[in-house]
Amino acid sequence: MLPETPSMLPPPALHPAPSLTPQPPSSDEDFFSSASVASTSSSSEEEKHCLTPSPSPSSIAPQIPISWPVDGTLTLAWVTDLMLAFDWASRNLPPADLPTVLPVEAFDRLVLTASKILHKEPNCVRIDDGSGLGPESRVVVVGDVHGQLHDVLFLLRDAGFPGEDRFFVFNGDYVDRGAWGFETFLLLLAWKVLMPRRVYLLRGNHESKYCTSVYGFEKEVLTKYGDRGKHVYRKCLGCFEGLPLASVIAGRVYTAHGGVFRASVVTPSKRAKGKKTRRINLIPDPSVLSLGSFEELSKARRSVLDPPWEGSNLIPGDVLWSDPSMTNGLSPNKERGIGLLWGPDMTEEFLRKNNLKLIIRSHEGPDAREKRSGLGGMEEGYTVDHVVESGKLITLFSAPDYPQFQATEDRYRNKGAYIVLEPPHFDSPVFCSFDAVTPRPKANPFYDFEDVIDSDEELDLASMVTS
Ligand SMILES: [Mn+2]
Repeated sequence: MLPETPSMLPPPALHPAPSLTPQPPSSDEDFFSSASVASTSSSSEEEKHCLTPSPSPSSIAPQIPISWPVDGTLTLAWVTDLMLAFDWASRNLPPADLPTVLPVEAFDRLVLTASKILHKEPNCVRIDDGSGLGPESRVVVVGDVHGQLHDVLFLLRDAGFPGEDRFFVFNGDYVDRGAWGFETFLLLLAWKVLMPRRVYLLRGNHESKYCTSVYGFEKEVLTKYGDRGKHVYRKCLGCFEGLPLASVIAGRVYTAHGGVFRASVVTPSKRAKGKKTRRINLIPDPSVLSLGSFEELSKARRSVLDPPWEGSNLIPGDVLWSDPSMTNGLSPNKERGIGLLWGPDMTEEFLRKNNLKLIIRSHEGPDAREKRSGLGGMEEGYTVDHVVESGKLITLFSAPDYPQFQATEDRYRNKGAYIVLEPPHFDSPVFCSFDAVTPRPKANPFYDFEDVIDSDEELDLASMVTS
């Protein structure tokens, strides 16, 4: 456990944090050196060796506090300084000292600037030649990261930073469970502001009021920002509720945190001619559940603090909470209490109708997969769940050694993974598995992990407020 009073260490301006540039393997100062890239097995031609880390920008000792640029324009140096400062702080400062690294004023500017960009994006962002995708491009897709700052820093270095030819699509669940959800989310917002047409941040089910109140992010922010904590938490929730829900890459790959979604259930009645009544099916009959269209997805009202599980606006909850099943059909996701379960036949129908080749979703870690019969474990950070005529369904999970806090010595020790999509068609995934960065800095959890460890994220509907 973390001591109440940390050992006094000089600030990073005087004592440079570990460098982001590659170090010799013998250097135990290098916080990336302990993370190794797994050489993947050759069971499939899609599994290849991971990319070798590309050269990173020169390391600049982070100056704290971080201040918003005078001209309001972020630079690559500003973003890398932010990453270095967060990493340094996670190792040398108690959580409550984070405002000495990122003051509320700089936080406000960053979250406001990012929110303005993110909230203007459509529900389903399209990454295609219109957005700069070309023959030299790569698209990196990332699954759940859950506040595991050091693993995210490794992933960004390993895949190579976002750039003109390197797109990133993050599939949500930036916060909760891990101890550095705030830093993780803020550094991704910084990348979004720096490269809005190269970095895409989709919403996960944990980017919600309900999940963050149960799984640690709310308490994390209140701990780190003290009497300004409520303000900071509210601003984060405001950013979360406007995040886009899904992406389509190169017209062929659909990505979303949970998965597919149902057709809208609002049915205006035309029987009663002359009457102005509208019949709204509040509780749809499961036997008439059918897959929704992209047009319906585009019209869904996504600005909700918690996606509703009843009523007429069910598409956001489906996209964020659904899980695949090995049983054909579409049914309510009773385990979660929200969203759908969909079978291989629905994957086929969704791909075929929309002329897609691949669904990449996230949302299930090793703990969730332990309880799902017929579906693979998450030891390598990904599973291929459905292989159908038109293509495949993949689950991608990018938090290695998850969850950070576990009640037993017996950890999952799962790898995390990211996917690289390559031209010309961007529809043959290259899987890159990686181990956790060790040792993880010591930290205290911000939630009662012994109590919720077996709850598998199911919604406690009674404690939720419909919004
Ligand atoms: Mn999730």
